[in-house]
Amino acid sequence: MSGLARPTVDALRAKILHHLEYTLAKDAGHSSRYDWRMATSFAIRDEMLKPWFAATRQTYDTGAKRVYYLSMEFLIGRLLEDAMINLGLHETIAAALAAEGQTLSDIIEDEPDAALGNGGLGRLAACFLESMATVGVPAHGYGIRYEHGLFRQRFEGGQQVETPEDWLSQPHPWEFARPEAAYIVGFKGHSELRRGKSVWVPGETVKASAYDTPVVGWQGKWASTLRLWAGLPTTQFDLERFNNGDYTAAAAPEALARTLSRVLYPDDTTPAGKELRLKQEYFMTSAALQDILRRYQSQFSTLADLPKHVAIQLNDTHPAIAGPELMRLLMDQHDMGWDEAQTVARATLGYTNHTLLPEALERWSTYLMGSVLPRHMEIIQRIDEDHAKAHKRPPSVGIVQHNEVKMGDLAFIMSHKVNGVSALHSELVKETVFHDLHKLHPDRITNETNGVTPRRWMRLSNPALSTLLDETIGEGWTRDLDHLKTLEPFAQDAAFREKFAAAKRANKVALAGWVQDTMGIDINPDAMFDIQIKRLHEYKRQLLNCFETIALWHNMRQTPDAGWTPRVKFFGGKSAPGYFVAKEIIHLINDVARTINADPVTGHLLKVVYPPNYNVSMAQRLIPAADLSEQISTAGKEASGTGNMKLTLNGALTIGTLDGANVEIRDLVGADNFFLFGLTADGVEKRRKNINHAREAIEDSQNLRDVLQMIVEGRFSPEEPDRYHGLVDRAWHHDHYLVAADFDSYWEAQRAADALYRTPQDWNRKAILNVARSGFFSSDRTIRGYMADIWDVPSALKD
Ligand code: NBG
Repeated sequence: MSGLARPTVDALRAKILHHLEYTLAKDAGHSSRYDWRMATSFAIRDEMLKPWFAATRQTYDTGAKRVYYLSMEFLIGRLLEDAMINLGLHETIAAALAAEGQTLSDIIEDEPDAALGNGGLGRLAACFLESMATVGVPAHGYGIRYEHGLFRQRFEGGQQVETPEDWLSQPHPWEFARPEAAYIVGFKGHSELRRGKSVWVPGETVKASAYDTPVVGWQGKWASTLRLWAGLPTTQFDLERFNNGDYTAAAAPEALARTLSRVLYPDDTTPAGKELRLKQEYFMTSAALQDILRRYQSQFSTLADLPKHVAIQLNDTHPAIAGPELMRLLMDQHDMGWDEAQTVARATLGYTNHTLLPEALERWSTYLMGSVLPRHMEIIQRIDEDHAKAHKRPPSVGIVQHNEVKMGDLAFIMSHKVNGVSALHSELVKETVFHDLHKLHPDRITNETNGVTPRRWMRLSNPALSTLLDETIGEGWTRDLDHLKTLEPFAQDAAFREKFAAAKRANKVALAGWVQDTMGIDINPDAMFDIQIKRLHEYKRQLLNCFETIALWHNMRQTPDAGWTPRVKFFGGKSAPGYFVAKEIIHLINDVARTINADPVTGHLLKVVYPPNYNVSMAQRLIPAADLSEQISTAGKEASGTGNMKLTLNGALTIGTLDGANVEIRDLVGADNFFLFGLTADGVEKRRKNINHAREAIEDSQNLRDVLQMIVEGRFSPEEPDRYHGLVDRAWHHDHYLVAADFDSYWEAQRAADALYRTPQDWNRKAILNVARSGFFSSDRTIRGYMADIWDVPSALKD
């Protein structure tokens, strides 16, 4: 496939007007911003079809091996600008719209942010789809078309309040309904023997119906497909009941089926919501596997050859039921024998682990699994018995234990490769969760360090820096991020440093304007912008940052003329609705912000900004304006992090622990260009053995004692002085994430950052080196790793 012929301004303008008139039935003179956005999206979508069709055709014609990425989350965000940029149409569209008196940026802002994910795991899946489309992998992403994505966050009196997200309340212009691609998915019932064969007789059924969204890669050379499933009833509408006036009963089957694709499970760490969540996971996985087998059989005849032509990747354990489900389909519907089905399934499946947190490792009670998926429960038990027979297992190994099905062990045993998402995490996976399984299968665990797409996370979100890079080293970096290496000598060039600083400053001015407009807070663009954006979780330690903010304020008040570096502390992130402690931390940060922002003594030195409803679009706004990137999790807890990579790429310096991909970031950018602090993963384990670790650390730190004292006195909550007594008590006695133990070291690293910031040429030199040395963190590199180590798939593109 070759690149695209790009349409002219006039041609695109005519396309937009055509869609306005014939697709939306609107007159240009009476069209709203929404109408213009829809018409523009349809015009761009038309341009996506050429590469999409061509990629599909080439894949069929060559019989190329296909990759299927199964994920409960795809945090895709807005699509219009992304598509325009990848198709090279940004300027053309801007001009076409200007000719109609429309402003492109307003139209871009009108698009809802599709939040079909919680955080890093879902955003990674979205970056992967784009990278597969850029690198040239014949790929489908499979997920659920949630009617309500991740909840919207508001603050009321500083507390998080959740409201439903409704991205589908308007038509979604990027998707194509595919009612012809529909599959029946069963639940419950029982399994019975018929002529020596097990047959599942489900007690409930729903229909999974497909919606496809094309994803084009850089310069439109290839495209992948995101196929999302919606739940529909399998029974026809009950007219008799309706006519008898029983409207609720008549609508019941539809309501039940739609429940499956109604809401994204709003938590990325704890398994709850139990039955519905298990049903959602099975719904997506079963529909995807039926679709994969149907497509395979339309092209190839021997199912035994499946792994030669198909690679299926499981994004965490959420789709881990794929092992038994693929075996069930092969055996019960396609007459394959047990051993062969198991061999074929294992050779086809790969599993990515994204967390070591014990509360996030999925387990289902055998009772629930047996009642929702009785046939699968049988299969799981036999897989487990086979594994026990084939290997001398220690007693701790086993998929089914203590009346629970351990989905991680199931995914491990049913996959030919298991990968972690950063070098450190993959080693910890071997040493901890899969310690025993790793001993039995020493070649199975591998590492694929995460990455991010430079198209969205640089070219789209940071045009100022992108243009400067184009002018300085050419635009090759967009496709080959390693090309950033050629920027390195410019770190020594004073004239370049000036331009680099000017680009950063322009981004900060833009962010300051937005903060003023949306929150009414006045911030100084020459202050250091210090940014922590991610889900709210104790292990990510927003609390540590909050404590340091209080200590800094306290010190500034005591000696306002001591030459402090002015700072703006940004926080962004949502807490799971039922996560009490995280919500308390949000409340505290907002109370602290309210107090500090009202202080006339420190007003020119310190501000705290926590914009509500952090999402992909907000990340695109904040990241290009960051000076300092907060990556301060308790070592050993953050599997990788990907925000850390985005911030580095955009020229922020990191203050961080040796956790997740921070380790690799620091190795690559150089220890001198990174503010390291805190205990190592080993150190954390050792320190925890001392049950008095928190008390001792607090007693040794005047700063931290002052902070806790101020909070306890109600300094930030005068209307309710004891509001945070529980939180302070936990800091003294139940500090599981070692906030106290790391506090002083964090404080020191922050002061080193302050000092460096006061010497702009040094700061900028280091920031430039961070950009120049972050080419490794492209998701294109990650995808190439999966292709070589796990999928055995070559690129379909020639160059
Ligand atoms: C998250 C990790 C992050 C990691 C992303 C993507 C889950 C279960 N895990 O550290 O916490 O960057 O996955 O791999 O959401």
